[in-house]
Amino acid sequence: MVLREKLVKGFKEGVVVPEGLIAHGRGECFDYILGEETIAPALKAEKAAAAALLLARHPVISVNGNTASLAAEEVVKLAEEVGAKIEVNLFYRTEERAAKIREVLMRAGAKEVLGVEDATATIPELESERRRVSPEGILKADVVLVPLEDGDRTEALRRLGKTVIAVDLNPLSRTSRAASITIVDNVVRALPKIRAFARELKGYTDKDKRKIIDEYDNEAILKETLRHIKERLDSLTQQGISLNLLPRN
Ligand code: PTJ
Repeated sequence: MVLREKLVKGFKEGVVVPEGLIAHGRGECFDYILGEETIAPALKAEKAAAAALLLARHPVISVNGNTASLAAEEVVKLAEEVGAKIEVNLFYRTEERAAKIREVLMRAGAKEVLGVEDATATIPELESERRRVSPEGILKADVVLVPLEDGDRTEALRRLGKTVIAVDLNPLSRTSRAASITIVDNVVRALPKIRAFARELKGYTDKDKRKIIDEYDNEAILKETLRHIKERLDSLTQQGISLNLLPRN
């Protein structure tokens, strides 16, 4: 309910688009199925994401309307922890909304937000407004964190040789299947967890961080996620799910 209210507020302020409310509903549905908690495969992906962000030369966190409304402060804190740039990138882009999202991020403590007036470069082979990026941000990035993304841009960024870290509650979306590291978790839980791992991994050598990434297998993580969902539904089917709260006459 709290998240829903944040999004409705964001919608009324012109930060979130109507399609963002629909996307949130889809996300809520998957979150119920996951049990509204961070599951084991998501934790593994969050650790790998932290290692990738720390090892990156030019890490960037891409922010859209939903992410700004739900987790602006967490975006800023994570960016500080891993030394990443923050860039506004919108599927339903208008210059006015991009500026509003920058404002939300600045109020949350960001010192610099790319992707507004400086979104002068384009990602090749991408039709949507998401192709507009900053030459100092996503264009140059080697690792990009993309919460609530669309599949087309994930694929386009991969084709450019970038490591793409997706946060998406739907393990079957094209984004989830195309990303280098897929975190099937709610963005509001995922960002603080990546930050906690980043803090821990700062004590590791680069070689040890590299080992975490080399041993990470996204296909295996997606399969583990689907198995988790299947086993949870199987166990609920066996236990029964009725709340039995109402007395029967
Ligand atoms: O702000 P804009 O213009 O960039 O538009 C943002 C939306 C989200 C409307 C746009 O990127 C879009 O249409 O995205 P999709 O294709 O609907 O994908 C959003 C994905 O995020 C879906 O797979 C949802 O299940 C998932 N999702 C929704 N809420 C959350 C989420 N994943 C993680 N955390 C959430 N809170």
